[in-house]
Amino acid sequence: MKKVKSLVLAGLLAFAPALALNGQVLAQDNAVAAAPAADNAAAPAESAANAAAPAAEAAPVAKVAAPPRMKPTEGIGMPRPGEVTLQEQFSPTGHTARWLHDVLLLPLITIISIFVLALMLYVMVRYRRSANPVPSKTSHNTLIEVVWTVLPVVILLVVAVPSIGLLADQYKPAPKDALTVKVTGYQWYWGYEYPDNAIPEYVSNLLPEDKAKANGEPYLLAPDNRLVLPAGRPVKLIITGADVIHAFAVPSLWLKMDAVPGRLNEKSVFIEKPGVYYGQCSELCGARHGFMPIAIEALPPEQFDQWVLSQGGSLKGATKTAQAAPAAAAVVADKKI
Ligand SMILES: [Cu+2]
Repeated sequence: MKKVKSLVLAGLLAFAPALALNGQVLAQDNAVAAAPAADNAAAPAESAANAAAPAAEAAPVAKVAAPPRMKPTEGIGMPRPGEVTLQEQFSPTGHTARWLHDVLLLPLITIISIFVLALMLYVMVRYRRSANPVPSKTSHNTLIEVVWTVLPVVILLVVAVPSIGLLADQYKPAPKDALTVKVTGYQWYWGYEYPDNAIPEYVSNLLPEDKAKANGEPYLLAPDNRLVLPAGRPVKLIITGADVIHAFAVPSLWLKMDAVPGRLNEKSVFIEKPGVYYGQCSELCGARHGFMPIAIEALPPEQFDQWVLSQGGSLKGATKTAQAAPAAAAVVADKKI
């Protein structure tokens, strides 16, 4: 009887973690189900952020109409069907990176791979047992040894110089006059705030499939509210996470930075051309990780200013005002901690 009892107990213990886990999964599913409802509730307040409709009725200060929502260009700022290489680049660092990949690294690894393969095939055929019954007993060849030591060192040096340059470029701080935008990753959407322009945070959620199709935008890459930035002006992104680690990534701008809770990561961006550039959260962050897209709408500078005014923001922020200074100081202070 005792044995039966202990068997039952052992069985219960063995299955307990699984049962507990099931409960958790259910709880998470419920949370996911509840999330869209919460998002929808928040939507009306947020939808003014990037809508074509003027927000004038809601905010008496803003009498300027927002510029119309920019249409994306097929294949620009998004992957192309069948594409196997890097996306076309629209930032100076992107061009350097693309050059390093296309002109230096890819040809180099192709040549090395083909050379090694050819050498192996030649050795296998030329020195097979039937063709070479008495193998050579040579164990040293100074010339070959020098060549196969020096040549790889030279190749590594040739690769290292532009690589280190690119690395430094990627982490170069933004100039002092850059526009500061704060990006926050949430489970599972993004928040954008413009401390320089006194525009409070608005959120950006996945655009449902029917709406994305109706807009002519790529589903799963298109959000409802975009991150609006000026083209041709330096921008400083302050990137953080509110709950877990996310990553803010836009491949066509050579832009990727982790969004870590409790830390403010900085990334300098310069967008060369107006357009819509798509990206996604690139750090596995939970159940709806694949459903938190990013779209940067880069507007010509005058249109960007118009957008700022349409959101009730101020333009003075860009050239440091009394208003913007405390916000900027807070950011710097946070960073030091
Ligand atoms: Cu994420």
